[in-house]
Amino acid sequence: MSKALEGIRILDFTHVQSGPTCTQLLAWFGADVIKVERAGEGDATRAQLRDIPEVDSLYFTMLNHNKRSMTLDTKQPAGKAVLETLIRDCDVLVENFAPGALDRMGFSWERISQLNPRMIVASVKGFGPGPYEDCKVYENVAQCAGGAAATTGFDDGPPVVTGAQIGDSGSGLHLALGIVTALFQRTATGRGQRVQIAMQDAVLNLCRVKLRDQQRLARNGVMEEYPQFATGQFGDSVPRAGNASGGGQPGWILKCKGWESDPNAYIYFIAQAAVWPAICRVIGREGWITDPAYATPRARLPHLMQIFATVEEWTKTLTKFEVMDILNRDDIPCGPILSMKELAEEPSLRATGTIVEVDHPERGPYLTVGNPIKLSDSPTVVRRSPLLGEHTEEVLGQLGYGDEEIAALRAGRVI
Ligand code: CAO
Repeated sequence: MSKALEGIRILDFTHVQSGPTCTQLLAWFGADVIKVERAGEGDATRAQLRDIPEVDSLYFTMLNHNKRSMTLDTKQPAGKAVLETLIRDCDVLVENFAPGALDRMGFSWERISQLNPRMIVASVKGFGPGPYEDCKVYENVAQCAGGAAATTGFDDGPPVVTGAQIGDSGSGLHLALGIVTALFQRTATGRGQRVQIAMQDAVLNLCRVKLRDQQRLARNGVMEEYPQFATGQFGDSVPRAGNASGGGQPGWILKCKGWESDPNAYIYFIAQAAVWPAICRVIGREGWITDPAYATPRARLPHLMQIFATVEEWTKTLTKFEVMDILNRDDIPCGPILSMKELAEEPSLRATGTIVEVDHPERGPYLTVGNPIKLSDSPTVVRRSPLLGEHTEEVLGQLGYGDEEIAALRAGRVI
C-alpha cells in the first residue's frame, strides 16, 4: 500500500524533542526523512537520560522512528558542499536550532531558496519576533511563557507545568501541519516557503480557552464555573482552576477505592446537565432532582464543590473502573486516572498501534507511542530509530558520491 507522503524527502536538521516530533510524524506518513547529525556526537538526546550505558536513550529512540541518520560536519567547507547537494535534492528542510544558527552556518532562507526555489524551510524557535526572539527555549520555558503554567495548578499554590509536552511536541505538531499545508500549496504555485512556529505561540494556541476566560473575567469580574466563584475571590487575571473542566460542564477529580495507597485511584467526574437526574439516582440523592437548590445548572453553581464532595462519598466505595462502568451505563461522562503503567499494559492501545513494541539492535525490545493519527489509506509501520550515521554512506551514494569521495569525507572527519 502506498503512503501519503511517499516521494517527499525531508532534510531533518532537528534535535531534542520539538523538531523530531514533527519529522517522525512525516516519516510515519511515508516521507523519506534524512536526519543530519553532528559527526561524532549526534543529537544530544542520544545520550540524555540513558537507561542502558552507551546505548541510544529512550528519549532519542522514541522520537526518531522511521528516519535515516547521516553524520555531517556542516561547518567544514566539504560538509557545506554536501549540505548544498542535500538542499537541492530535498523537498523540505526542518530545523530547530537556536535562533540564528542556520544563518551562522551560511544557510539563510534566501540562500536556501536560491539553491532550491521549491524548498520548504520549516523552523521551530522559542519565541517569534519581539523582545525574546534570541532566547534559547526548552519545554517548560514555553509552558510558562505561553499561558499554561499561570493557569495550571491550584489557587493556593504556585504555577505548575503539565506532564503533556505541549511546548515541544505541541510545537512539532503545529509545524507538521504547516509543512503539509505548504507542500499542498506548492503543488499549485511551484514555490517553496518558510514555515515558522514559535513555541510560545503553540502553547498559547493550546491555551485558547484561557484567553477566552481572560476576556470574560474582564467583562464580568467573575466566572461562574470556576471553583473561586463560591468564595467570590477573583483577581484581574485568569486564576488557576484546579481540576475544573475548562468547558461548559463542571467537573472535578474524585477519590476512588484505594486512594489512600494508590496515587492514581481517582476518576474525573463531570456533572453534565443533561444527565443530572441519572447522576442523582446513581449516588442515591433522588431528592436533588427536584430540589430547587440543585435542580438546574445555575442553582448548582454556588455549591459545586459540596456536590462533588457528596459524589465522592459514593466513588470512594468503588474502584475507578467500577465507577467508569456504572456511570457509563447512564452515559454520564467520566474518566479514570490511568497511570503510565496501566497505559503501557492496556491491550486495546496495543491493538490499535497507539502503543507499539519495537525491537532495537542495541537495546532490545522497548515500548513507544505509535502514530496517533490513523489514515485508512496510509497505515503506519513503526520502525526503530537509526543508529548514529547508520545511513551516511547510503545517502551519499544516492546523492551521487562515489566510494573515493566518501572515503575522503570520512578521512577529513566531515562525516
Ligand atoms: N555540524 C556542525 N555544527 C552543527 C551541526 C552539524 N551537523 N548541527 C548543529 N551544529 C551547531 C549549530 O550550528 C550551532 O552552532 P553555533 O552556536 O556556532 O551557531 C551549535 O551546533 C549548537 O546548536 P544549538 O544552539 O541549536 O544547540 P544548543 O544545544 O546550544 O541549544 C536548544 C539547544 C534546544 C536550546 C536550541 O537549539 C533552541 O533554542 N532551539 C529552538 C527552540 C527549540 O526547539 N527548543 C526545543 C528543544 S526540546 O526541549
